Amino acid sequence: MSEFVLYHGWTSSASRKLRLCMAEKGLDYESKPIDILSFEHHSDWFKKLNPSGKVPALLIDGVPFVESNLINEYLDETYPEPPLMPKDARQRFEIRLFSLYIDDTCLPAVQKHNWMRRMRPVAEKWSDQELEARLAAVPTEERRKVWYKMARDPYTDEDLQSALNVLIGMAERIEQGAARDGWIVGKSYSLADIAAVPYVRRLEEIAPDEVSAKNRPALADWWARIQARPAYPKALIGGYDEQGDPAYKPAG
Ligand SMILES: N[C@@H](CCC(=O)N[C@@H](CS)C(=O)NCC(=O)O)C(=O)O
Repeated sequence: MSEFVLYHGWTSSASRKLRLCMAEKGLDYESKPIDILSFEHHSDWFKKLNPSGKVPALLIDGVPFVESNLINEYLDETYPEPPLMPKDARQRFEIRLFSLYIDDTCLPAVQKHNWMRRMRPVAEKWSDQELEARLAAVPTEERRKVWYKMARDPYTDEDLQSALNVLIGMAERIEQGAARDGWIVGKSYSLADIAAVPYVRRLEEIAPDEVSAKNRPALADWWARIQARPAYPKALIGGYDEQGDPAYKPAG
């Protein structure tokens, strides 16, 4: 068994997805929570682990791995039990496509809500000088723009509504997959379901009706089945306003 050190955010969707996959596989890790509001992820030591300055990053025997979708697939290949990717190539393609959609489309949408709640109250207080210093440490243009928005040009109600609409679209896709086959892709729990979990968890907080049994019965059943899995509580996916479990120590 390799040695794992996980740099992650308790409320980061990409980190939650990775913790859930590791819990399914029964992989213990040394937990290194990163406090995004202290900008640890923009420090030079962290950017050596992940040059994009984002969580999560997973050290496997001292080697840094980044990008949660790719890490989850790597873990599924190196720790095949229980399998989280089907044998069928077409279904594997569908899972990768869905995971890409989660990352490219749903992550920016959920971040609008999350960042207005947590980052905006901090960033709006920065002086111009502090803002300049903060932005200088952000390694990519795309993230610099978002941090600038949090400080000076926050998302509007319309922006938040259109981000919510994206998450509602995701819920509808899950509803259709779950109604058809029980899971998002095919008849087994897979990395596609894991990729969606943090977003459904967050949508449940932002707009509970959208995941209710009354409005989306197949999604609600899917969500209940996932939360009943032994791995789910081990992934420590708390409420967005909680700060996870700083006392967490891996069992092994
Ligand atoms: N595609 C990446 C996304 C990682 C990502 O965007 N992480 C967010 C938290 S969910 C982050 O570190 N944000 C901090 C920042 O942008 O400053 C992955 O799946 O690992």
